[in-house]
Amino acid sequence: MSEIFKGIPVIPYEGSESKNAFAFKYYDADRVVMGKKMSEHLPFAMAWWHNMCATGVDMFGVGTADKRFGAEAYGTMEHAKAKVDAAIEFMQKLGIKYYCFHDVDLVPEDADINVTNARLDEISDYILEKTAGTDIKCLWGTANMFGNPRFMNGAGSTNDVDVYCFAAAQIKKAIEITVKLGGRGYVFWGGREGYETLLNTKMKFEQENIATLMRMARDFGRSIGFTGTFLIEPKPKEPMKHQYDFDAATAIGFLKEFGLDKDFKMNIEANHATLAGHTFQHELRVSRENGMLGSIDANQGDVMLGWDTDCFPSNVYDTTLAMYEVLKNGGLDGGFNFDSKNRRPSYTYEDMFHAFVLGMDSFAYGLIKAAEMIEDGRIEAFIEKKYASFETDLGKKIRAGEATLEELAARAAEMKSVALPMSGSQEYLEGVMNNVLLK
Ligand code: XUL
Ligand code: CO
Repeated sequence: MSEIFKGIPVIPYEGSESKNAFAFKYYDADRVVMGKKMSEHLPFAMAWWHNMCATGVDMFGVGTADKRFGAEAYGTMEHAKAKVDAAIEFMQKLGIKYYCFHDVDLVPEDADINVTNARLDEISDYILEKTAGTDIKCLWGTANMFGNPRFMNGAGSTNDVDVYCFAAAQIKKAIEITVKLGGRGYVFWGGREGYETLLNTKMKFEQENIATLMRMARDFGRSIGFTGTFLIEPKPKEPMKHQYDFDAATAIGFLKEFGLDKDFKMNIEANHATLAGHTFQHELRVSRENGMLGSIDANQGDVMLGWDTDCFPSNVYDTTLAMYEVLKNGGLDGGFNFDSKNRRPSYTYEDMFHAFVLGMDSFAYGLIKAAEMIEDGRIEAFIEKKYASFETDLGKKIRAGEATLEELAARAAEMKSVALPMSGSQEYLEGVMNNVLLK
């Protein structure tokens, strides 16, 4: 196999003093943080769609990047295989072990689904052959049920039973391929599972159908030996005006309502969190506290723009808070998928590497600092103190659900008035965080 990313070496760790653009400054795979190697804390993954497929096309212009990787033309099986070769070389040069894919990222889609499925069989054989003897594996797979015009009214939420069958068929095949490639997860991102207007929409009906599709997917996956996690990736809008998996709390409520919460967890994407009006940390906290933090789509939005920009993560304040949640979660069953793309003017192979060095270093730095925050203890100690009144006999009784409203009202009447609770001390805590971050 001839080298595709010529002149770009295997990326070494050189430390924060290094000025080498092709070296990690913070990501040191073997460094042990809180008893585990960085590479184990941070199972990084490459998103096939952004990295191997996207050329920078936007609503205003054609692509700028050449992603043929030596193939004659786009949209052929020769090109599909060139992408596999490029992906493996790219991952090996960065020391990344995982990739994520949609069915149609791997092969060109044909008008006949049987042809597409045969191509998926062929490409997955090719991936297995080329990754044999490496430690490269699938993190998660998914079916693209938003690109093809048949899904214009949704996939699980479609009004058309024949389209629903195509959604089922794509999911079935994508689960098979995910299992074949050793995937740890299977993702549902409901890009078209929502509505443009309630004037033409049966909301409950659509949500029930989505749940039925997920239930069938779960049963099929388990029947062919998939032991990994099914994941919902919440996003409030874009492409639809309203999407049913609005945010983690909504998606978790949906899973509980339909009895899917034992098999499904959340795949939290930073930019989707901000689109929902939440911080990334909020979505991770909601998922974690419900025992449903499964995986992360690592990216960030642009504060000046109101859409899903999928920027590579650079904000170490946010990655630190994210890693704080991940450490508190005891890690992830999934990993950190860079659902991130180079900016349109960053069109070279070198830019692809710079982007991953940035993202991996941002999360490595976040991991180091989150561990320091926990070890520092000031924030934890403050939280303990803030809720200490619930450690009293009365507090414990309330927490155990054994107190009555009458009893508590009687106590209030006896006290007559109450002092303010202790200060929230936000500025002190932000100062502690800065102190740790800037050390
Ligand atoms: C879209 C998005 C998807 C999912 C997989 O915003 O994040 O790429 O990650 O379908
Ligand atoms: Co995503």
